[in-house]
Amino acid sequence: NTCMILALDVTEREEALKIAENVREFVDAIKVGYPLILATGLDIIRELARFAPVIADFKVADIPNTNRLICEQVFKAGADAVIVQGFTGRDSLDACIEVASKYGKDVFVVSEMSHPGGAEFLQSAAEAIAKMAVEAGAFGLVAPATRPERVKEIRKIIGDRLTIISPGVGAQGGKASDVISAGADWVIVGRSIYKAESPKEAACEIAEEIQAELRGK
Ligand code: BMP
Repeated sequence: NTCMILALDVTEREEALKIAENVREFVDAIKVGYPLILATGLDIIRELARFAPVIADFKVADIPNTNRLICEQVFKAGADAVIVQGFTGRDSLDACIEVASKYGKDVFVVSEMSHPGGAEFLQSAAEAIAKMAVEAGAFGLVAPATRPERVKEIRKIIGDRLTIISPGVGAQGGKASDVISAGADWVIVGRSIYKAESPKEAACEIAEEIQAELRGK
């Protein structure tokens, strides 16, 4: 367990595959979203799945029926998990979890976002979203590495019932070891790895920082 997920927001197929292959030993999963999938097509999910489990970050946020239709496509395409928004409510989340369960796959729920605007509206709902995610039987939450104190708070609410994956490390100012120590299970890292001169060395450095933090615990 490397406690790290690669956010692969590049828009060229070859580049995506090359980076995934280079850093695979340092990451436990690859998160793909609109930038890569809109640019290269849904097949990229199966291609990347050769290197690591793929988390499809579509931030699904619609009515239950549409969520169901979206999740069907995501899992048919070979994703191991989907990321959905929590603010759309319990029925919308239930629809995603129902489809994921049918495929034996996982749902991560965004409780609060890592950018400054994430504190404007969404943060006030984060605790309630976290509780809902537990009750609905989600696999995990997405919580901000830019605000480790919030991850700590969310961890108190969910105990060990959900996994926390945490974006905002590096480019957005968060520090991997800080958010792991605050209670995140995995950090999600994008630009600090895929824009580095050597993605492999960058991934290795963050992995070492995390392992040092875990040893110190
Ligand atoms: P980067 O390390 O380059 O900042 O990338 C972070 C990744 O996590 C991006 O794919 C972004 O869309 C995603 N993300 C985020 O940064 N904050 C959130 O609250 C939720 C996200 O999914």
